Amino acid sequence: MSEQRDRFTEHGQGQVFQFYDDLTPEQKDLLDRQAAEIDLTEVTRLFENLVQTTSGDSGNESLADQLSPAPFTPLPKNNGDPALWQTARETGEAALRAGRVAAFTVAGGQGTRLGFDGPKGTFPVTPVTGKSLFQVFAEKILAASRVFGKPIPWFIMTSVINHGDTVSFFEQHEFFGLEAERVHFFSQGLMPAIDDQGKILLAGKGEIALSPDGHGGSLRALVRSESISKMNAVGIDTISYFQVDNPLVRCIDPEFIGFHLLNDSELSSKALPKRDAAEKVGVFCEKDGQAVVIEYSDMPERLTNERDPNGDLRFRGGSIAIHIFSRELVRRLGTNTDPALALPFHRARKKVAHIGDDGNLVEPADPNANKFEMFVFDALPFAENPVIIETAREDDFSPVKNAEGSDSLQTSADDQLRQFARCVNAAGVDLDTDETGLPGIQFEISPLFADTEERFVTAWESQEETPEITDGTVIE
Ligand code: UD2
Repeated sequence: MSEQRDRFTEHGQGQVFQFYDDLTPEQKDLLDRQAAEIDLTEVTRLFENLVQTTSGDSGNESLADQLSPAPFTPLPKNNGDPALWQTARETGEAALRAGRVAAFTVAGGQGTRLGFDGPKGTFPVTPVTGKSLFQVFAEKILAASRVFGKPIPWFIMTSVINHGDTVSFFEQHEFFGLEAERVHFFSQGLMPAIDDQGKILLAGKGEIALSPDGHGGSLRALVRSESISKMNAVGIDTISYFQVDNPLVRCIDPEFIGFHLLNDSELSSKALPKRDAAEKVGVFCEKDGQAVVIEYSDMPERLTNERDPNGDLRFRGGSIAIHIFSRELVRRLGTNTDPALALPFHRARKKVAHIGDDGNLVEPADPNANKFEMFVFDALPFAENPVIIETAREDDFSPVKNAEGSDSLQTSADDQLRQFARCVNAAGVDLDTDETGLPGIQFEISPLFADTEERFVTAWESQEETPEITDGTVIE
């Protein structure tokens, strides 16, 4: 007899156990374990607040009147104060030398949009050797650990879909040179899918239809997996957060860390001036006097396209999902059970195959279910002293999201090549490029040789003999 069964029946979710008596002991055990993880009060609340009350899209015009663009600290090349950036850099470097910083990647997603059936982090992205996203990040983290003389632990959030494959990939590749005990994997939480009557759906007779709870679920997963306690135990109070899909990201950026610490901030974010109005990134706005990110799909169209007197997009601060969290903010938000003080959920309408009352699989042609996800940037209004600084696209952002077109493997490989070309030319090589900075050859620089342009120049100049750079050259 299942203890969970009564709890579900009391909450009007008895259908989850309707085939229970036909299940094998192992199947019963699995269903009981899945059921035990579900907060039924939360499910009811989400149904009432996000499904029942949203009858069709009423538009977001009222939101438009509440939003203004959030200011951000400009880069020195865009009239920012060079002395301030220098101070930030020194502050960040000191924190790295003191071992206060961990890297954190959200990697719960698969490469589905790329037509790749595996953890997205295992997708090959570099132009010559085809290093995976995970390898690129590992080498950047290792490079920074060497520069600052302190190992930088790396926390990686997976999901049930890819946890095993992710861990095996690291094992097969001997953690890409990192110390295995400093790479910490944990799986994110799951949320049940519900139909339009609020009923939890079954993916099989003994299996609840569950899906990952969004990258915002990382905050509670960091707490639940004891990652926050591990950080506390070794004196880490600063968490450098990035997504799995962006090989250009500066995983460890001293200036960014420095701005965060100088402002005693609990959450700092990087803003990138949007390429055009249609770019699919969240937007930094102010609402009720607080900084918030509004996802592109929720942004009122009128504001997305609005221009200031200079002809620039008025809401141009794009959120590219690079943040620094204080350990304390993660602990607070990840522990809180009061919905008013925790990240909100967003609803997505999806097609979810499920078991009907007759025990047969129903494969819907149209969206039939509601899934719930948290977005990590919703932490912004909860943070003390939020900081937003500008970053440069060419040195921080070129994600691999689509099989073709913008933000694809091709555009990202080209942006990596442009970065490599800038490095070698800064060292005096005189490599030919087109007017966009793209070299005519494919070559590669390992982050372990140098992870910034400045360090590349120093490393190159210290070589007794430098290689000729031709098609296929790998500098490592
Ligand atoms: C995200 C942002 C967008 C912009 C863009 C930059 C959202 C909703 N939108 O869009 O504003 O910053 O990135 O590239 O975040 N993930 C998990 N678990 C989950 C869901 C996602 O780990 O349950 C990870 C996923 O592996 C990836 C990242 O979160 O690393 C982004 O997820 P996405 O691809 O769904 O976000 P995207 O590209 O629509």
